[in-house]
Amino acid sequence: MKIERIELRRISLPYVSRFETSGWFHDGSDAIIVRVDADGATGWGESPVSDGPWYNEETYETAWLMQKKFLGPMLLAAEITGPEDVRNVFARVRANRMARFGLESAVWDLFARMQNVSLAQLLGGTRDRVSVGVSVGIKKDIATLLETVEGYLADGYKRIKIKIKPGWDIEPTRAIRQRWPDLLLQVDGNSIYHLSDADHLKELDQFDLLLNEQPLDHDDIFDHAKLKKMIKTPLCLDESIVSPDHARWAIELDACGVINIKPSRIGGLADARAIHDLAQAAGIPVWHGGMLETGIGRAINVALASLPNFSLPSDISANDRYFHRDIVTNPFTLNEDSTLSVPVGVGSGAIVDEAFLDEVTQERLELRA
Ligand code: OSB
Ligand code: MG
Repeated sequence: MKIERIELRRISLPYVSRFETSGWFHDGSDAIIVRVDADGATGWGESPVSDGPWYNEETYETAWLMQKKFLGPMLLAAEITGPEDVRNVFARVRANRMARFGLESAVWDLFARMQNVSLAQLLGGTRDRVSVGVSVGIKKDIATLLETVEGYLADGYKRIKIKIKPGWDIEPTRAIRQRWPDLLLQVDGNSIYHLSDADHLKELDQFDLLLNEQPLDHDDIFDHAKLKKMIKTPLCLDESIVSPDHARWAIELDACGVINIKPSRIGGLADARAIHDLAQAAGIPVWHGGMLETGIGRAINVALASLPNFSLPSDISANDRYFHRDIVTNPFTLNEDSTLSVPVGVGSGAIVDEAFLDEVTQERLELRA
């Protein structure tokens, strides 16, 4: 089979509130939405890129360029028998994984829709609900943070992650722990710390956290392996795990106790699933992270998170935690047990609101075979 047509759209869709990490902030989504067409069927994917190279090296401009100049033409030229072939189609391209993921995820959705199965089924998912929490950005003061967390708990979320950085780590964590002694709580420093901060990071051990996510450099595995031996809180890698080999290296070096899986960071659902499988074989739990995706990327993430080794709550909150209005007509809502239901319809299950998508599209490009 050949992909006949690819449509790229760079959107601008405001978030309900600013999301701030240790090194940058987001006021809205600048994602690239990808549509692929073949044999009368359509698939949708998303590259959850942003305005700057802060989380990884990519931006909406680099992803657009890669998709337009290299990845799109390569995909249109390829003969494809299934979504797993896309990894090989892009094998010559270094890095640029979010750009690859937008296209690869759209091809998965396309095949699921053509085969009349859900994306979760096609991926081998085993759950009908996935456990989720909320990732809370850095706030101006502790009172605001507590108020924000209280709001999410009132919404029904049973796990909270907070973003931390030097000067905003021990005290905010202590304040939340004092107020909610039994809350499932974890922290994420987004690569702002150094191994020399180990004694400081050790102070977080007193708060009974589920995990400490990616404190050290974005491409580090070596120092994380040292840090892991110095702290009690389970160490989780996010940014550093960009391929199945990176996961294997981290496991063999004993650099983490937990892995955060984001298929966009890894460049494809096929490789994300491979990491899930090899972590499972090594007894390492995984959980599904998030990149503040629109309803299109969110539905894809929920499908992947239905695989069995996703054993900690995901950063996949209901759409209204991110957007007042999303580009899908069937947003996820939170179930009473802090889960999202895995869509049972065909494909990812996302129903795209094409009129609204048109409204938020900043730039559009069509590629044909
Ligand atoms: O490190 O997990 C992260 C958002 C943007 C970039 C990086 C991260 C995040 C989040 C948000 O933590 C998770 C979500 O989508 O809710
Ligand atoms: Mg993270």
